[in-house]
This record gives sequence, structure tokens and C-alpha cells, in this order.
Amino acid sequence: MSHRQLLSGNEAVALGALHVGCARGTGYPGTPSTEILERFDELGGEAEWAPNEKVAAEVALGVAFAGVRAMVTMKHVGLNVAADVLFTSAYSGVQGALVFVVADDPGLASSQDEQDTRRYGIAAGVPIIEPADSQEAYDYTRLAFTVSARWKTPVILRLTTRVSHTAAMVQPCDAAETPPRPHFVRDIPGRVMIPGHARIKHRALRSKLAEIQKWNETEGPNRILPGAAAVGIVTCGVASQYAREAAPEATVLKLGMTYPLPFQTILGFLKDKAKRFVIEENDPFLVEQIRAAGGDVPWNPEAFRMGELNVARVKRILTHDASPEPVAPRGKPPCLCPGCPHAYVFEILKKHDCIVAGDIGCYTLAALPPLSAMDSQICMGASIGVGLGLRHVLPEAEARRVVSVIGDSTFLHSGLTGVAEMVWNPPPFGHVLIVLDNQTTAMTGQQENPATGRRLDHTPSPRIRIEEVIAAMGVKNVLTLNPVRQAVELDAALVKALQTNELTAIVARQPCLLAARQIRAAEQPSCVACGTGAGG
Ligand SMILES: Cc1ncc(C[n+]2csc(CCOP(=O)(O)OP(=O)(O)O)c2C)c(N)n1
Ligand code: SF4
Repeated sequence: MSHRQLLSGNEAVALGALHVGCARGTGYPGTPSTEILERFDELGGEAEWAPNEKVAAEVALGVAFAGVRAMVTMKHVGLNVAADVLFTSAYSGVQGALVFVVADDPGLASSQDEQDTRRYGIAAGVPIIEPADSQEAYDYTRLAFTVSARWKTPVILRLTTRVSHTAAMVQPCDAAETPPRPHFVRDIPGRVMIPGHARIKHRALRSKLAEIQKWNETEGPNRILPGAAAVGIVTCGVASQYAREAAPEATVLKLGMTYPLPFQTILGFLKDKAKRFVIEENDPFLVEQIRAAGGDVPWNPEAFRMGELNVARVKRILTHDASPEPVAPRGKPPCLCPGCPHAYVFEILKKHDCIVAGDIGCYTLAALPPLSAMDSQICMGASIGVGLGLRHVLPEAEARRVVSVIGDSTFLHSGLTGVAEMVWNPPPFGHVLIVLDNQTTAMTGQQENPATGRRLDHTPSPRIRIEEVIAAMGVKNVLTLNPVRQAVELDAALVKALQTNELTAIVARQPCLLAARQIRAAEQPSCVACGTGAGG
């Protein structure tokens, strides 16, 4: 008998994927999903960070086309980047199995929006499975692979922050599955999605979904937790835990597969209940569908669509308590670490009153006081396009102050096409791009990226030189400067660039303070091993 283990939901997903014979895990870091692939690697699984979520999903799809099992991990906004792959892979289907593990962030603990991944499942026609705790994260990961392999379709395993990060006991299965052997079977009409093929595959997808729905009615991971007949709660994911604690007397229908929904089961459950509720985190995804199917369930007040739920908030829903919710005490605002190399760059940008089209990373904290030196941040890679847009239309004096600022990981995630735009459609007064290369993906916990020269497990890989790529794409003036030791030169270079009508890119390279030791150790292991310190 395997030992019970204390695991976070993310760790349980990694273990489940390993035990079900997942041949490769791919992904791009993003809270709250990041630890899944790191754990999968530690457990001996084949894992890689890809430059972005779209590429990660494409690699995983290729693995699944080879007849074996693949998972791709990301945070909710990552699925926006990978959405093109999601939608069409639902048509092509897979030969082996493909699970999109997507972690939502209700309450925006660490994200730029609060979107609900389940909308993607319904839009793309991809089944969704939602665990409520670590045991289910383990079990449902296995189930997601099984459903994917059986119906040859991608499946979304939707996690939320509390499920991903809360640790609970997990009883793993005794027998790990023997993975299938990779083998390519040609299927041109099935995988080349020209319109003639795609029309047929769309019909096939709808038939598959109808079959999966039937299966979900009878064999799906849905449970009725008995209680008093008067109150019926339909729920899923972590919200089911809060619902049970808030109303221990209620009868609960806990749904494990939330698309396609088992409507007969749900309507049958609701039939004899005097009071009916739907408790779910984020959007009214279940409510909308149940009402559309004829279920008489109330809308919850709009306030409960935002933020995480908890037992107290669920009690409010159940008692129709519309009084103002207590305001949580304000925590200490986050800030750049003292001595962070990013701060040196933003001091200079602030000094020259630059209009900064910013991006996502640790450096986004420069938008907050005391620096207050970033003017926009929308999504990964947007700094370059937004900066160019501003430069195109602002009056000269303002246009010349616009600078796009992006981190190294973000640049390789989705900045390259911004540079293509900059070279292709340059604004009349040129543009200035600053890449903050701190040689790590600091914000999500120091993951490697294609410019660090190391892979997910920190072993060496070819390194992409950002300045060489930018120069090769046609930017005329490309400089690399150390923002800490060459702050004066950086200041002068910026002033000069703002005055020309040319394109300038400055790579500001200095390791993140917190990652510097590991970077030195990885680059000069012998110095660290002998205790003299890197470069000493
Ligand atoms: C589409 C998408 N994927 C992932 C994330 C999570 N995320 C935010 S910033 C970031 C990368 C930050 O690295 P870098 O640009 O090198 O800046 P640093 O934090 O090192 O300063 C990641 C992975 C996100 N916000 N959006
Ligand atoms: S973790 Fe690194 S990049 Fe982030 S604020 Fe601290 S020093 Fe700067």
C-alpha cells in the first residue's frame, strides 16, 4: 500500500501525472500554477519551461500526437496566450492524451485579471474537471488523462489558488500505469485543420461532447452528499468545501466535471428542494447553464463573483445577507527589494519624466510609490505595442518621452513580435526599448528562461542573447549596459536615444539580487564548490 503524503494541490497534480504515465510536462510559470512542473521534474518526470504558454501547448500537443500522454501547465491568463491551440486541438483531438492544467486566481492575489477558465472550456468544447482538494487534485489528474485518452480530446483540469496551494493528505494509488509507447500514426484529415477537414472534425467534436455528457450523468465524478431535503446546494471545486462547512445540514450535489454538465442529474437533484443555491467561485458559470436548462436557481449577488469565497461569504449567500462585507485590513504594499537592479533604471526614467509603457514582472512594482514610474501594464508583451501606439499619435514633445520597458522572460515570451512591429512600422520620432535582463524570471520564483542559458532543472542549455536578436531584427542602436555599475552611461544613452528619430534598444543587464548567488553557482560551479565564491 502506498504511503499517504501531505501534498499541496499542485504537488498532487504532479504526482498524479507521473503515476498516470505522463510522458512530458510543458508550461510557462505563473502563480498559482508554477510548482506543478517543478515538482513533476523533482519526481523524475520529463518537464520543460517553454518560452510561452502557446509554445508549451503546441509541444504538448505534438507529444499527444505521438500517441503518449502530455500535460501543459499555466495560470489562467496563460490560456489567453494558448487559446489558439486549445480551440483547434479540440477539433484535431489527440492520439494519446492532453491535459491543460490551468490555475485560476479568484481575488487576484497575483494576477492582472480575475478571468474564469471555465468560459474557455465551453467556448472551445473542451471538457472541464475541477478538484476541490489535494486528494481530488491527484485523483482528477488521473481522471483527466483517462477521459482525454478515451475520447481522444484535450481536457482542462481547472485549479484555483486555494486548491493549488493548500496542503492536505493524499492517498496515492498503488499501481502506476504503464505509459503507452510513442508511435506516429498518420492522420492527415484529422490533424491538418483546413476548412474541409475542420468542418467534419467540428461535427465529430460535438458528438464526442454529447457522449461525454452522457458518461458524466452516470459515471462522472459527481457526488450527492446527503442532508436535509429542504436545502439543496449545487457546487464544485473549493467552493464545495466552504458550502459544506457553512451549511452542514444541506444536501449537496458536488460536481467534479463542470463541462459538459450532467443536466438530468442536476435538475433531478433540485426538483424536491424547497431552497436551492449554487455556490461557485468566480463567474456564475454553473448558474447560467442550470438556469438555461430550466433549473430554478437564484443568481448570487454580483459582489460574490469577485474575490475568493470563504465560509463567512458563503453563509451570507445562503442567508441573503446584503449588509456591507467587512473590509480586510490593508496589508503592506509590495515593493522592489532594496538594491534591486530594476530600481536604478526606473530612477533614471523618472528623472527624465518618461512616459513608461510597462510590462509584467517584478519591475511592475516601479508603478507604486515611491517610484511611481510606470504608466501602463496590460498583459505580457504589451509594453512594446502600447509604447509604439503612444509614439505614433502623441504630440512630438510627449512622444519623445515614451519608453517601452520589458523584462527578459517577458521579452522572450511575447516581446519579439513587438520588436518586429517596431522595425516594420516605426513611429516618426523613433522609439526606445529597455529590456531589463536580470537573468531570471524573478516574479514567479526565479525560473529559467531562454536567455538564462539553463533549462527548467537548471542544467545548461544554449543561451539566446537578447541584444543579438534585437539587432538581427533591424533595430539600429542596440546597447548593453549594467544599470548598477553604469548608471551614468545608461542615463546618457537614454537622453541621446530620446532625442533621435531612430530606434534604440538598451539591454540593462544585472542579475536579480535574490537570484544572483544561484546564477553564479550555476555559471561557475567550481568556485562555489571550493568555497571561494564565484569570480573570487
Ligand atoms: C500570460 C501570462 N503568463 C504568465 C504570467 C505570470 N508572470 C507574470 S510576470 C512573469 C515573468 C516575469 O519575468 P521577467 O519579465 O523576466 O521579469 P522579472 O520578474 O524577472 O523582473 C510571469 C511569468 C502572466 N502574468 N501572464
Ligand atoms: S526579486 Fe529580484 S528582481 Fe524582484 S524585486 Fe527583488 S531583486 Fe528585484
